Amino acid sequence: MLRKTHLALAANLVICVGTGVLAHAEPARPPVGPSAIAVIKDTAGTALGTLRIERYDMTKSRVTVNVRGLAPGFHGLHIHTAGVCDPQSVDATTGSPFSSAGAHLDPSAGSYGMAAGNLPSLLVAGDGTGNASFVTDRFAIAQLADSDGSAVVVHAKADNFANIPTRYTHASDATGAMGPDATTLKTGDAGDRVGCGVIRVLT
Ligand SMILES: [Cu+2]
Repeated sequence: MLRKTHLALAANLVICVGTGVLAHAEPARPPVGPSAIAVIKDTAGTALGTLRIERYDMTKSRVTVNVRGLAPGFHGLHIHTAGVCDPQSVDATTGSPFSSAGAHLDPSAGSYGMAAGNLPSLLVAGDGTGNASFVTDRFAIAQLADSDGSAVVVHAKADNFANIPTRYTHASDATGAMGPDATTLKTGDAGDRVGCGVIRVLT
């Protein structure tokens, strides 16, 4: 009897998996409300790919990124506060282009790792293509269309999200500060901005 029960449970599990019942379900209704798009370009003006943002449900947005022609590996991916992608605009401190896109979107002015504009790092495959899709509730699409707009930026290096474990903590510096330095806290050490796209919100 016990074996029969186990067999029945196993059969049900197979059926559930086979029909996708156990898989996470997407919202039943199609996305409604504003969406947003951007064409991501390098400093030469060559299109690297696109960003799309759509309403996922009442509180979340789905972000989809498709690029090609980038160096393989992880790349920091962020939404920055200004919708200006000028490759001639160079950051005086870091020498990075696209300084015109401003800082990371961070309406709540929280810690770096929690900034709304910090997106999961983009993994670029050996053939230079990167494709990512994820859901975030850290900003509303309408927030991207403020007076100075917003931009998506792809960085040269991986993003550490200012996550420096305490075992790497350095001695206090001249200001008495310990832990991640100002550059890490500001940038996540993601390096130069190699791609930028002005985000256009569609209503
Ligand atoms: Cu960035």
